[in-house]
Amino acid sequence: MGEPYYITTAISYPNGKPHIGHAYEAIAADVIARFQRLCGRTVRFQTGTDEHGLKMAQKARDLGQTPKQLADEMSQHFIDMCDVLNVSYDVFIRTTEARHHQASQELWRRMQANGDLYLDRYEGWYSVRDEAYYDESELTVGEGGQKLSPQGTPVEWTVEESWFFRLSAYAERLLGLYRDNPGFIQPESRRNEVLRFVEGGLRDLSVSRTSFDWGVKVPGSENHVMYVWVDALTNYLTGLGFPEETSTVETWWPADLHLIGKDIVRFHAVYWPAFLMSAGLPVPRQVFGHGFLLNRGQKESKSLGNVTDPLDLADRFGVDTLRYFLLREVAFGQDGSYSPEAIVTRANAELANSFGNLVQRVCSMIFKNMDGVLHAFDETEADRTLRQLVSDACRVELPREFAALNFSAGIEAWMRAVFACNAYIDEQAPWALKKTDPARMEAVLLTLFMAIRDLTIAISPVVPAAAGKVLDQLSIPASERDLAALDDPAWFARRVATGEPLGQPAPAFPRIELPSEDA
Ligand code: ME8
Repeated sequence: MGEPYYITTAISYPNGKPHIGHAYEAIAADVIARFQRLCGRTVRFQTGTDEHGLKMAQKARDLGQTPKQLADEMSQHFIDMCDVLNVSYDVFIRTTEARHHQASQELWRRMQANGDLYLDRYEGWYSVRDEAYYDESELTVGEGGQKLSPQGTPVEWTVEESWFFRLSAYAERLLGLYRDNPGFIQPESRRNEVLRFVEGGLRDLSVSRTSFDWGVKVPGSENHVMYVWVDALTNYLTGLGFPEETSTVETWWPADLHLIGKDIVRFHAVYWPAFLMSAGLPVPRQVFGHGFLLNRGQKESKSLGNVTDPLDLADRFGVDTLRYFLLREVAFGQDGSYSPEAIVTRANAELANSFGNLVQRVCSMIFKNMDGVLHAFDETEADRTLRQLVSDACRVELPREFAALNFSAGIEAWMRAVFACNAYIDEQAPWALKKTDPARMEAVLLTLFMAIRDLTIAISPVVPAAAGKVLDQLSIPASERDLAALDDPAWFARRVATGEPLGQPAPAFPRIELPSEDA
């Protein structure tokens, strides 16, 4: 078994159907999970839904449903979204599951045993939408004098009895954590925000509510439910079978990466490690706050009427196209924008015209002129140069960038290698060699065959279905579709010895048209 790698997404609020931001996060996490598998790691990938809290309770009431009914119906849409988008999660957690209540209560008991929980009265500016209290100094004033949170949501003065977590006692330890592990919060901009926040001093955190009961009950204090973020963050442990399944927890915890959006970095990089320290558990290795996805530069909202169903995008443009676009177009960690034109332009230029066309041309020529059968050949300097360039892109550059979560830079390196293959095929003109020097034509095609195999394996985490189709067509065995296979110089000779021909060529990256409603 390869070294374990545990990655999680945020768990989404199922108070509506998934939006493009949910799809973006799930896809990015899936690319990371698939990339780590490609590197030989044994991956555990967890996602799910965050079903408690006031926001869920209120939405259900508006719809005349119970919160559980709403959660049951909506969480299924999140499961379906993952399935449609080819998101290879291992565990889908729902926070209404009994095992999650048990895990959250155990974490609570451990924090309590450590002396970090006490009962007091809470008063403050509370945003129902953010499920968070804010300092007076953080507020702005909106229309009609309405006070607003930094996220622009309305806040109200609220008073209740509450359990408190002694967050103030953890400021120094947290600063030590950030100092000793500069990679703990990424990207850098998010890390700086958190540093400034914690350096400003931490107040104790209200961690229970008595005003409603849709949540996990506080052990020994049955009229309190846990603040939804305490239970939500615990999901990362629940999925491992915490607290009973100690060997599973030991194998996978601490998580290698919590992938989340930029708006919830504070919860993951301040509260969560403090809870874990209090409970005597190791903290995650990294929290990465990705940017927000905007629709033509604008936030999607019902009032603007620009809300996009991610499954509709996948249906119109193709799952792999959407995945490729999102990872290629957006510098990971920054906000990004999408539009149907941008998706079509990018996919056609890079996937269809540059890579898809190369694969199609080379496979058809090998199929037509060589009956799809491979053989040993003499390499020229030009062949070696191309193979070296492709190999560097696929074995070194793309993996280096992907490991650092710089997807667009990794794909760019890959694309440069695709361009080099296209320049090579134009220069060598195998179609012209057919009559003049058939042996040389075959060498050119076989060089390209080798390059395409490397390029397809390297890009497979981004476009898994299309890559699988190409690798099937090239008759590359399933056991040789990882980065280790790219390091094995004997593979081609072994393949030749099998006599296995190429499969029937079929386009894996078709050109797409802009649907008429978007033109
Ligand atoms: O925050 N672009 O749930 P959520 C990119 N339940 N990402 C976006 C986005 C956008 N436009 N909008 C939201 C919650 N996200 C909590 C998490 S974790 C213990 C609890 C991201 O459904 C957002 O940043 O509001 C978050 O990472 C994820 O989608 C779920 O958001």
